Amino acid sequence: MESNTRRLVVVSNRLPAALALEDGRWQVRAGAGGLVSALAPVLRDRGGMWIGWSGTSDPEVDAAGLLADFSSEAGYDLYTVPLTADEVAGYYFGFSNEIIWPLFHDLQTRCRFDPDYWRMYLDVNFKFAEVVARKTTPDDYVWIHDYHLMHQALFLKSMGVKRRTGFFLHIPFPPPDIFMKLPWRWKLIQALTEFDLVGFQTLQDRRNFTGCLHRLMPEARVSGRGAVVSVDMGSRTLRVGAFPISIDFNQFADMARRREVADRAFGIKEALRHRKIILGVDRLDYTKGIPERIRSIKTLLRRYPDLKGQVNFVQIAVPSREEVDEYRELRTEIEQLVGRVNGEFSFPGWVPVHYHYRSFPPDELAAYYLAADTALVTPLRDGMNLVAKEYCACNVDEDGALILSEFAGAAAQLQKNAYLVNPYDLEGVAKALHRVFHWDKEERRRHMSRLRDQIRRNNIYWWVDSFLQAGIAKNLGDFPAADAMTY
Ligand code: ADQ
Repeated sequence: MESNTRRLVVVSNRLPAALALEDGRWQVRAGAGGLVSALAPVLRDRGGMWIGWSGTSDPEVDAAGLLADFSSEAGYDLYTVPLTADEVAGYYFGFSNEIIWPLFHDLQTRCRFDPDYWRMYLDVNFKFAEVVARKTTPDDYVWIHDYHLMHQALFLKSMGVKRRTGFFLHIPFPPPDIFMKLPWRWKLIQALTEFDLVGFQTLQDRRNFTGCLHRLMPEARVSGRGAVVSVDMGSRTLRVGAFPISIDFNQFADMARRREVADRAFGIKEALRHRKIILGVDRLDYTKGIPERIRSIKTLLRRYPDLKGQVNFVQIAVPSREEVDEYRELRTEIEQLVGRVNGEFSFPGWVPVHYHYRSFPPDELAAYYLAADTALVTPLRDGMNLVAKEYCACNVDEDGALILSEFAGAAAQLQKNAYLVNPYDLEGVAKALHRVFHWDKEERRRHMSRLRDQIRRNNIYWWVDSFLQAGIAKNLGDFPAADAMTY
Protein backbone atom coordinates (compact mmCIF):
# COMPACT_ATOMS: atom_id res chain seq x y z
CA MET A 1 0.00 0.00 0.00
CA GLU A 2 1.36 3.46 -0.90
CA SER A 3 2.29 6.17 1.58
CA ASN A 4 -0.62 8.38 0.56
CA THR A 5 -3.33 5.76 0.98
CA ARG A 6 -2.49 4.03 4.25
CA ARG A 7 -4.53 5.27 7.17
CA LEU A 8 -2.36 7.18 9.61
CA VAL A 9 -2.63 6.55 13.35
CA VAL A 10 -0.77 8.99 15.57
CA VAL A 11 0.01 7.95 19.14
CA SER A 12 1.36 10.41 21.71
CA ASN A 13 1.25 10.90 25.46
CA ARG A 14 -1.28 13.71 25.17
CA LEU A 15 -4.07 14.04 22.66
CA PRO A 16 -4.18 17.14 20.46
CA ALA A 17 -7.11 18.24 22.61
CA ALA A 18 -7.21 18.76 26.34
CA LEU A 19 -10.07 18.39 28.79
CA ALA A 20 -10.33 21.34 31.13
CA LEU A 21 -12.77 22.35 33.84
CA GLU A 22 -14.21 25.73 32.92
CA ASP A 23 -16.95 27.40 34.97
CA GLY A 24 -17.75 24.06 36.59
CA ARG A 25 -18.14 22.20 33.25
CA TRP A 26 -15.69 19.95 31.44
CA GLN A 27 -14.77 21.29 28.01
CA VAL A 28 -12.55 20.05 25.20
CA ARG A 29 -10.00 22.57 24.01
CA ALA A 30 -8.13 22.02 20.74
CA GLY A 31 -4.38 21.81 21.16
CA ALA A 32 -2.20 24.30 19.35
CA GLY A 33 1.31 23.97 17.99
CA GLY A 34 3.07 22.85 14.86
CA LEU A 35 2.66 19.12 15.27
CA VAL A 36 -1.12 19.34 15.56
CA SER A 37 -1.50 21.73 12.64
CA ALA A 38 0.77 19.62 10.43
CA LEU A 39 -0.80 16.29 11.24
CA ALA A 40 -4.46 17.35 11.43
CA PRO A 41 -4.91 17.79 7.64
CA VAL A 42 -3.15 14.47 6.94
CA LEU A 43 -5.40 12.73 9.46
CA ARG A 44 -8.50 14.39 8.04
CA ASP A 45 -7.62 13.50 4.43
CA ARG A 46 -6.98 9.86 5.19
CA GLY A 47 -9.63 9.41 7.86
CA GLY A 48 -6.94 8.92 10.48
CA MET A 49 -6.87 8.64 14.23
CA TRP A 50 -5.01 10.04 17.24
CA ILE A 51 -4.56 8.01 20.41
CA GLY A 52 -3.37 9.56 23.67
CA TRP A 53 -4.18 10.56 27.22
CA SER A 54 -6.87 13.19 27.71
CA GLY A 55 -5.06 15.04 30.50
CA THR A 56 -7.45 14.15 33.31
CA SER A 57 -7.50 11.17 35.68
CA ASP A 58 -10.85 12.09 37.18
CA PRO A 59 -12.96 8.89 36.95
CA GLU A 60 -16.14 10.99 36.93
CA VAL A 61 -15.32 12.63 33.64
CA ASP A 62 -16.73 11.09 30.47
CA ALA A 63 -13.56 11.72 28.44
CA ALA A 64 -14.57 9.33 25.65
CA GLY A 65 -17.94 11.07 25.20
CA LEU A 66 -16.47 14.55 25.18
CA LEU A 67 -13.79 13.50 22.71
CA ALA A 68 -16.31 11.82 20.41
CA ASP A 69 -18.05 15.18 19.94
CA PHE A 70 -14.73 16.83 19.33
CA SER A 71 -13.73 14.11 16.79
CA SER A 72 -16.60 14.90 14.48
CA GLU A 73 -15.56 18.55 14.44
CA ALA A 74 -11.87 17.75 13.94
CA GLY A 75 -12.56 15.33 11.08
CA TYR A 76 -10.57 12.45 12.54
CA ASP A 77 -11.02 10.10 15.49
CA LEU A 78 -9.57 10.70 18.93
CA TYR A 79 -9.29 7.88 21.43
CA THR A 80 -8.17 8.29 24.98
CA VAL A 81 -6.08 5.93 27.06
CA PRO A 82 -7.51 6.34 30.57
CA LEU A 83 -4.79 6.74 33.18
CA THR A 84 -5.09 6.83 36.96
CA ALA A 85 -3.34 9.48 39.04
CA ASP A 86 -0.79 6.85 40.19
CA GLU A 87 -0.04 5.86 36.63
CA VAL A 88 0.48 9.49 35.62
CA ALA A 89 2.75 9.98 38.63
CA GLY A 90 4.96 6.97 37.87
CA TYR A 91 5.03 6.93 34.08
CA TYR A 92 4.81 10.62 33.22
CA PHE A 93 6.21 12.63 36.14
CA GLY A 94 8.44 9.76 37.22
CA PHE A 95 10.07 7.74 34.47
CA SER A 96 9.53 10.17 31.58
CA ASN A 97 10.30 13.43 33.34
CA GLU A 98 12.63 12.48 36.18
CA ILE A 99 14.70 9.94 34.27
CA ILE A 100 14.52 10.14 30.49
CA TRP A 101 14.08 13.92 30.18
CA PRO A 102 17.18 14.88 32.23
CA LEU A 103 19.29 11.94 31.05
CA PHE A 104 18.65 12.55 27.36
CA HIS A 105 19.45 16.24 27.88
CA ASP A 106 22.87 15.31 29.35
CA LEU A 107 21.80 16.37 32.87
CA GLN A 108 22.17 13.00 34.57
CA THR A 109 22.68 14.47 38.04
CA ARG A 110 18.99 15.43 37.97
CA CYS A 111 17.85 11.82 37.37
CA ARG A 112 16.03 9.75 39.98
CA PHE A 113 16.50 6.16 38.90
CA ASP A 114 13.55 4.76 40.85
CA PRO A 115 12.73 1.15 39.82
CA ASP A 116 9.03 1.75 40.58
CA TYR A 117 9.01 4.39 37.86
CA TRP A 118 10.32 1.86 35.38
CA ARG A 119 7.63 -0.68 36.29
CA MET A 120 4.90 1.91 35.92
CA TYR A 121 6.38 3.05 32.60
CA LEU A 122 6.08 -0.51 31.28
CA ASP A 123 2.53 -0.93 32.63
CA VAL A 124 1.33 2.28 31.04
CA ASN A 125 3.08 1.53 27.75
CA PHE A 126 1.30 -1.82 27.75
CA LYS A 127 -2.00 -0.06 28.34
CA PHE A 128 -1.36 2.24 25.39
CA ALA A 129 -0.38 -0.71 23.19
CA GLU A 130 -3.63 -2.49 24.07
CA VAL A 131 -5.64 0.51 22.86
CA VAL A 132 -3.51 0.75 19.70
CA ALA A 133 -4.03 -2.96 19.04
CA ARG A 134 -7.78 -2.65 19.50
CA LYS A 135 -8.34 0.46 17.44
CA THR A 136 -6.06 -0.19 14.45
CA THR A 137 -5.90 -2.64 11.56
CA PRO A 138 -2.88 -4.30 9.87
CA ASP A 139 -3.08 -1.80 6.98
CA ASP A 140 -2.62 1.25 9.21
CA TYR A 141 0.64 3.13 9.61
CA VAL A 142 1.17 3.75 13.33
CA TRP A 143 3.33 6.79 14.11
CA ILE A 144 4.37 6.95 17.75
CA HIS A 145 5.71 10.16 19.26
CA ASP A 146 8.31 10.73 21.88
CA TYR A 147 10.05 9.30 24.90
CA HIS A 148 6.90 8.50 26.86
CA LEU A 149 6.06 5.62 24.54
CA MET A 150 9.27 3.86 23.56
CA HIS A 151 7.88 0.38 24.24
CA GLN A 152 4.93 0.44 21.82
CA ALA A 153 6.38 -1.70 19.04
CA LEU A 154 7.75 -4.29 21.46
CA PHE A 155 4.43 -4.67 23.27
CA LEU A 156 2.40 -4.80 20.05
CA LYS A 157 4.63 -7.62 18.86
CA SER A 158 4.42 -9.43 22.19
CA MET A 159 0.63 -9.42 21.75
CA GLY A 160 1.06 -10.89 18.27
CA VAL A 161 -0.27 -7.67 16.67
CA LYS A 162 1.42 -6.89 13.35
CA ARG A 163 1.55 -3.19 12.54
CA ARG A 164 3.84 -0.98 10.50
CA THR A 165 5.33 1.34 13.14
CA GLY A 166 7.40 4.51 13.11
CA PHE A 167 8.77 6.30 16.17
CA PHE A 168 9.97 9.90 16.37
CA LEU A 169 11.98 11.19 19.29
CA HIS A 170 11.41 14.92 19.85
CA ILE A 171 14.24 15.28 22.37
CA PRO A 172 17.97 14.58 21.86
CA PHE A 173 19.36 11.05 21.99
CA PRO A 174 22.41 11.02 24.29
CA PRO A 175 25.88 9.72 23.45
CA PRO A 176 26.75 6.19 24.67
CA ASP A 177 28.66 7.33 27.79
CA ILE A 178 25.50 8.99 29.09
CA PHE A 179 22.97 6.45 27.87
CA MET A 180 24.95 3.67 29.57
CA LYS A 181 24.04 5.18 32.96
CA LEU A 182 20.42 4.13 32.51
CA PRO A 183 19.79 1.02 34.64
CA TRP A 184 17.36 -0.29 31.99
CA ARG A 185 19.58 0.61 29.02
CA TRP A 186 19.53 -2.75 27.33
CA LYS A 187 15.77 -3.22 27.57
CA LEU A 188 15.13 0.28 26.30
CA ILE A 189 17.43 0.09 23.30
CA GLN A 190 16.08 -3.31 22.43
CA ALA A 191 12.52 -1.91 22.56
CA LEU A 192 13.51 0.87 20.17
CA THR A 193 14.90 -1.60 17.64
CA GLU A 194 11.44 -3.20 17.40
CA PHE A 195 10.04 -0.22 15.47
CA ASP A 196 10.26 -0.34 11.67
CA LEU A 197 11.55 3.25 11.58
CA VAL A 198 13.16 5.29 14.35
CA GLY A 199 13.50 9.01 13.63
CA PHE A 200 15.67 11.58 15.38
CA GLN A 201 15.99 15.35 15.12
CA THR A 202 19.62 15.45 13.94
CA LEU A 203 22.33 13.30 12.40
CA GLN A 204 24.22 13.56 15.68
CA ASP A 205 21.28 12.04 17.58
CA ARG A 206 21.16 9.27 15.03
CA ARG A 207 24.88 8.66 15.41
CA ASN A 208 24.49 8.58 19.20
CA PHE A 209 21.78 5.96 18.81
CA THR A 210 23.82 3.76 16.48
CA GLY A 211 26.78 4.22 18.85
CA CYS A 212 24.65 2.84 21.71
CA LEU A 213 23.46 0.00 19.50
CA HIS A 214 27.07 -0.81 18.75
CA ARG A 215 27.85 -1.14 22.45
CA LEU A 216 24.72 -2.90 23.61
CA MET A 217 23.71 -4.98 20.61
CA PRO A 218 26.94 -5.71 18.74
CA GLU A 219 25.11 -8.00 16.31
CA ALA A 220 23.36 -4.94 14.79
CA ARG A 221 24.89 -3.95 11.41
CA VAL A 222 24.37 -0.41 10.14
CA SER A 223 24.50 0.18 6.39
CA GLY A 224 23.87 3.11 4.08
CA ARG A 225 25.00 6.74 4.06
CA GLY A 226 21.87 8.82 3.61
CA ALA A 227 19.58 10.66 6.00
CA VAL A 228 18.00 7.26 6.57
CA VAL A 229 20.15 4.18 7.09
CA SER A 230 19.32 0.52 7.58
CA VAL A 231 20.15 -1.55 10.61
CA ASP A 232 20.30 -5.29 10.09
CA MET A 233 19.33 -7.05 13.31
CA GLY A 234 19.77 -10.55 11.95
CA SER A 235 16.14 -11.61 11.88
CA ARG A 236 14.86 -8.21 10.75
CA THR A 237 15.85 -4.80 9.47
CA LEU A 238 14.91 -1.40 10.82
CA ARG A 239 15.41 2.06 9.41
CA VAL A 240 16.96 4.88 11.39
CA GLY A 241 16.84 8.46 10.19
CA ALA A 242 17.35 12.14 10.93
CA PHE A 243 14.26 14.31 10.35
CA PRO A 244 14.64 17.82 11.76
CA ILE A 245 11.20 19.00 12.84
CA SER A 246 10.03 22.42 11.74
CA ILE A 247 7.14 24.87 11.79
CA ASP A 248 4.38 26.01 9.48
CA PHE A 249 6.51 28.81 8.08
CA ASN A 250 3.77 30.55 6.10
CA GLN A 251 1.38 30.54 9.02
CA PHE A 252 3.89 32.45 11.17
CA ALA A 253 4.99 34.78 8.36
CA ASP A 254 1.38 35.59 7.43
CA MET A 255 0.55 36.25 11.07
CA ALA A 256 3.48 38.66 11.39
CA ARG A 257 2.27 40.54 8.29
CA ARG A 258 -1.17 41.15 9.74
CA ARG A 259 -1.97 44.78 10.49
CA GLU A 260 -2.99 44.14 14.12
CA VAL A 261 0.21 42.20 14.79
CA ALA A 262 2.38 44.92 13.25
CA ASP A 263 0.52 47.54 15.33
CA ARG A 264 1.01 45.50 18.46
CA ALA A 265 4.74 45.10 17.66
CA PHE A 266 4.97 48.86 17.27
CA GLY A 267 3.19 49.27 20.61
CA ILE A 268 5.72 47.00 22.30
CA LYS A 269 8.64 48.96 20.81
CA GLU A 270 7.09 52.24 21.81
CA ALA A 271 6.51 51.06 25.38
CA LEU A 272 10.20 50.18 25.52
CA ARG A 273 11.09 53.57 24.02
CA HIS A 274 12.50 52.07 20.84
CA ARG A 275 15.47 50.56 22.58
CA LYS A 276 16.92 47.41 21.00
CA ILE A 277 14.96 44.38 22.15
CA ILE A 278 16.66 41.09 22.98
CA LEU A 279 14.03 38.36 23.30
CA GLY A 280 13.91 34.97 25.04
CA VAL A 281 10.84 32.70 24.70
CA ASP A 282 10.69 29.31 26.37
CA ARG A 283 8.72 26.79 28.27
CA LEU A 284 9.99 27.26 31.81
CA ASP A 285 12.33 24.28 31.94
CA TYR A 286 15.83 23.77 33.32
CA THR A 287 17.06 22.57 29.90
CA LYS A 288 16.30 25.97 28.37
CA GLY A 289 19.13 27.76 30.17
CA ILE A 290 17.08 30.74 31.38
CA PRO A 291 19.16 31.49 34.53
CA GLU A 292 22.38 31.28 32.50
CA ARG A 293 20.83 33.63 29.93
CA ILE A 294 19.94 36.24 32.57
CA ARG A 295 23.49 35.98 33.93
CA SER A 296 24.81 36.60 30.43
CA ILE A 297 22.70 39.78 30.29
CA LYS A 298 24.30 40.85 33.56
CA THR A 299 27.72 40.11 32.06
CA LEU A 300 26.77 42.13 28.97
CA LEU A 301 25.86 45.19 31.01
CA ARG A 302 28.99 44.93 33.13
CA ARG A 303 31.36 44.34 30.21
CA TYR A 304 29.82 46.80 27.79
CA PRO A 305 28.49 49.71 29.85
CA ASP A 306 27.79 51.63 26.61
CA LEU A 307 24.73 49.36 26.23
CA LYS A 308 23.15 50.53 29.48
CA GLY A 309 19.90 52.26 28.64
CA GLN A 310 20.25 51.04 25.01
CA VAL A 311 18.83 47.54 25.23
CA ASN A 312 15.99 45.66 26.88
CA PHE A 313 15.96 41.96 27.53
CA VAL A 314 12.43 40.53 27.40
CA GLN A 315 12.00 36.98 28.69
CA ILE A 316 8.68 35.25 28.08
CA ALA A 317 8.30 31.96 29.94
CA VAL A 318 5.30 29.71 29.59
CA PRO A 319 4.45 27.84 32.84
CA SER A 320 5.33 24.15 32.63
CA ARG A 321 5.19 21.12 34.98
CA GLU A 322 4.20 23.44 37.85
CA GLU A 323 3.36 20.43 40.06
CA VAL A 324 7.05 19.51 40.22
CA ASP A 325 9.23 21.01 43.00
CA GLU A 326 12.23 21.44 40.73
CA TYR A 327 10.24 23.58 38.32
CA ARG A 328 8.87 25.72 41.15
CA GLU A 329 12.42 26.23 42.44
CA LEU A 330 13.58 27.18 38.96
CA ARG A 331 10.82 29.77 38.76
CA THR A 332 11.95 31.29 42.06
CA GLU A 333 15.58 31.28 40.93
CA ILE A 334 14.66 33.14 37.73
CA GLU A 335 12.57 35.71 39.58
CA GLN A 336 15.43 36.36 42.00
CA LEU A 337 17.94 36.73 39.18
CA VAL A 338 15.68 39.17 37.31
CA GLY A 339 15.29 41.17 40.53
CA ARG A 340 19.04 41.23 41.10
CA VAL A 341 19.94 42.39 37.58
CA ASN A 342 17.24 45.06 37.63
CA GLY A 343 18.31 46.10 41.12
CA GLU A 344 21.90 46.50 40.01
CA PHE A 345 21.41 48.34 36.72
CA SER A 346 18.03 50.14 36.54
CA PHE A 347 17.81 53.91 36.51
CA PRO A 348 14.81 56.20 36.25
CA GLY A 349 13.22 55.49 32.87
CA TRP A 350 15.06 52.22 32.22
CA VAL A 351 14.59 48.70 33.60
CA PRO A 352 16.85 46.27 31.70
CA VAL A 353 14.94 42.97 32.14
CA HIS A 354 11.22 42.49 31.49
CA TYR A 355 9.98 39.09 32.58
CA HIS A 356 6.58 37.56 31.73
CA TYR A 357 5.57 34.25 33.26
CA ARG A 358 2.50 33.21 31.31
CA SER A 359 1.29 31.70 28.07
CA PHE A 360 0.78 34.18 25.22
CA PRO A 361 -1.78 33.84 22.43
CA PRO A 362 -0.09 33.16 19.06
CA ASP A 363 -0.56 36.66 17.63
CA GLU A 364 0.84 38.30 20.78
CA LEU A 365 3.87 36.02 20.57
CA ALA A 366 4.23 36.91 16.86
CA ALA A 367 4.16 40.61 17.78
CA TYR A 368 7.05 40.08 20.22
CA TYR A 369 8.99 38.13 17.58
CA LEU A 370 8.38 40.95 15.12
CA ALA A 371 9.41 43.64 17.59
CA ALA A 372 12.62 41.93 18.72
CA ASP A 373 15.97 42.94 17.22
CA THR A 374 17.68 39.80 18.49
CA ALA A 375 16.38 36.40 19.58
CA LEU A 376 18.50 34.89 22.32
CA VAL A 377 17.85 31.14 22.10
CA THR A 378 20.28 29.48 24.47
CA PRO A 379 19.10 26.09 25.72
CA LEU A 380 21.69 23.95 27.52
CA ARG A 381 20.43 21.12 25.31
CA ASP A 382 17.39 20.89 23.06
CA GLY A 383 16.02 18.37 20.57
CA MET A 384 15.36 21.06 17.97
CA ASN A 385 13.95 24.32 19.44
CA LEU A 386 11.07 25.69 17.46
CA VAL A 387 11.30 29.18 18.95
CA ALA A 388 14.42 29.82 16.84
CA LYS A 389 12.47 28.95 13.69
CA GLU A 390 9.32 30.83 14.71
CA TYR A 391 11.37 33.97 15.33
CA CYS A 392 12.91 33.83 11.85
CA ALA A 393 9.57 33.12 10.17
CA CYS A 394 8.03 36.17 11.88
CA ASN A 395 10.98 38.40 11.01
CA VAL A 396 9.32 39.55 7.79
CA ASP A 397 11.41 42.74 7.65
CA GLU A 398 14.58 40.59 7.75
CA ASP A 399 16.27 42.94 10.17
CA GLY A 400 16.62 40.59 13.16
CA ALA A 401 19.49 38.43 14.37
CA LEU A 402 19.41 34.94 15.83
CA ILE A 403 21.83 33.99 18.58
CA LEU A 404 21.55 30.25 19.01
CA SER A 405 22.98 27.67 21.39
CA GLU A 406 25.26 25.20 19.70
CA PHE A 407 23.51 22.53 21.80
CA ALA A 408 20.08 23.06 20.22
CA GLY A 409 19.23 20.61 17.42
CA ALA A 410 18.38 23.65 15.29
CA ALA A 411 22.06 24.65 15.31
CA ALA A 412 22.93 21.76 13.00
CA GLN A 413 20.62 23.22 10.35
CA LEU A 414 21.02 26.95 10.99
CA GLN A 415 24.70 27.17 11.89
CA LYS A 416 25.77 29.14 8.83
CA ASN A 417 23.56 32.14 9.49
CA ALA A 418 22.77 32.07 13.18
CA TYR A 419 25.40 33.34 15.63
CA LEU A 420 26.27 30.17 17.56
CA VAL A 421 27.17 30.35 21.23
CA ASN A 422 27.94 28.07 24.15
CA PRO A 423 25.19 28.90 26.69
CA TYR A 424 27.50 28.12 29.63
CA ASP A 425 30.02 30.71 28.40
CA LEU A 426 28.52 33.91 29.81
CA GLU A 427 31.23 36.12 28.37
CA GLY A 428 30.90 34.47 24.96
CA VAL A 429 27.13 35.11 24.94
CA ALA A 430 27.67 38.72 26.07
CA LYS A 431 30.20 39.18 23.28
CA ALA A 432 27.78 37.74 20.72
CA LEU A 433 25.07 40.15 21.91
CA HIS A 434 27.45 43.07 21.68
CA ARG A 435 28.57 42.04 18.18
CA VAL A 436 25.08 41.64 16.74
CA PHE A 437 24.05 44.91 18.39
CA HIS A 438 26.54 46.54 16.01
CA TRP A 439 25.61 44.53 12.91
CA ASP A 440 24.45 46.87 10.18
CA LYS A 441 21.20 46.49 8.27
CA GLU A 442 22.84 44.66 5.38
CA GLU A 443 24.53 42.08 7.58
CA ARG A 444 21.28 41.38 9.40
CA ARG A 445 19.34 41.07 6.16
CA ARG A 446 21.89 38.74 4.60
CA HIS A 447 21.80 36.28 7.49
CA MET A 448 18.10 36.52 8.16
CA SER A 449 16.99 36.06 4.56
CA ARG A 450 19.06 32.86 4.31
CA LEU A 451 17.68 31.57 7.60
CA ARG A 452 14.17 32.25 6.41
CA ASP A 453 14.73 30.58 3.03
CA GLN A 454 15.92 27.45 4.71
CA ILE A 455 13.06 27.26 7.20
CA ARG A 456 10.53 28.04 4.45
CA ARG A 457 11.89 25.10 2.42
CA ASN A 458 12.31 22.65 5.26
CA ASN A 459 8.97 23.35 6.92
CA ILE A 460 6.69 21.13 8.97
CA TYR A 461 4.95 19.69 5.91
CA TRP A 462 8.33 18.66 4.48
CA TRP A 463 9.07 17.00 7.82
CA VAL A 464 5.82 14.99 7.86
CA ASP A 465 6.35 13.90 4.23
CA SER A 466 9.96 12.87 4.81
CA PHE A 467 9.10 10.78 7.83
CA LEU A 468 6.13 9.05 6.21
CA GLN A 469 8.07 8.37 3.01
CA ALA A 470 10.94 6.86 4.96
CA GLY A 471 8.46 4.78 6.95
CA ILE A 472 6.52 3.43 4.03
CA ALA A 473 8.70 3.64 0.86
CA LYS A 474 10.00 0.31 -0.39
CA ASN A 475 13.55 1.50 -0.93
CA LEU A 476 15.55 4.37 0.46
CA GLY A 477 17.17 5.39 -2.82
CA ASP A 478 15.38 8.73 -2.91
CA PHE A 479 16.87 10.00 0.31
CA PRO A 480 19.80 12.44 0.05
CA ALA A 481 23.22 11.28 1.19
CA ALA A 482 24.07 12.52 4.69
CA ASP A 483 26.90 14.72 3.41
CA ALA A 484 24.57 16.40 0.92
CA MET A 485 22.13 17.40 3.61
CA THR A 486 22.02 20.81 5.19
CA TYR A 487 21.66 19.43 8.70
P1 ADQ B 1 9.67 22.09 23.74
O1 ADQ B 1 10.67 21.70 24.76
O2 ADQ B 1 8.35 22.50 24.25
O3 ADQ B 1 9.46 20.95 22.65
P2 ADQ B 1 10.26 24.18 21.63
O4 ADQ B 1 10.62 23.43 20.41
O5 ADQ B 1 11.05 25.41 21.82
O6 ADQ B 1 10.40 23.33 22.96
O7 ADQ B 1 8.75 24.57 21.55
C1 ADQ B 1 8.16 25.43 22.50
C2 ADQ B 1 6.83 25.94 21.93
O8 ADQ B 1 6.15 26.63 22.98
C3 ADQ B 1 7.02 26.90 20.80
O9 ADQ B 1 6.12 26.59 19.77
C4 ADQ B 1 6.69 28.28 21.41
O10 ADQ B 1 6.07 29.17 20.53
C5 ADQ B 1 5.74 27.91 22.52
N1 ADQ B 1 5.86 28.90 23.63
C6 ADQ B 1 6.95 29.17 24.35
N2 ADQ B 1 6.69 30.14 25.24
C7 ADQ B 1 5.41 30.49 25.08
C8 ADQ B 1 4.52 31.43 25.71
N3 ADQ B 1 4.90 32.20 26.74
N4 ADQ B 1 3.26 31.48 25.28
C9 ADQ B 1 2.84 30.69 24.27
N5 ADQ B 1 3.62 29.80 23.64
C10 ADQ B 1 4.88 29.69 24.04
C11 ADQ B 1 9.97 19.63 22.42
C12 ADQ B 1 11.50 19.51 22.39
C13 ADQ B 1 12.08 20.49 21.39
C14 ADQ B 1 11.47 20.24 20.00
C15 ADQ B 1 9.95 20.18 20.09
C16 ADQ B 1 9.35 19.71 18.78
O11 ADQ B 1 12.04 19.72 23.69
O12 ADQ B 1 13.49 20.36 21.32
O13 ADQ B 1 11.85 21.30 19.14
O14 ADQ B 1 9.52 19.29 21.09
O15 ADQ B 1 9.89 18.48 18.39
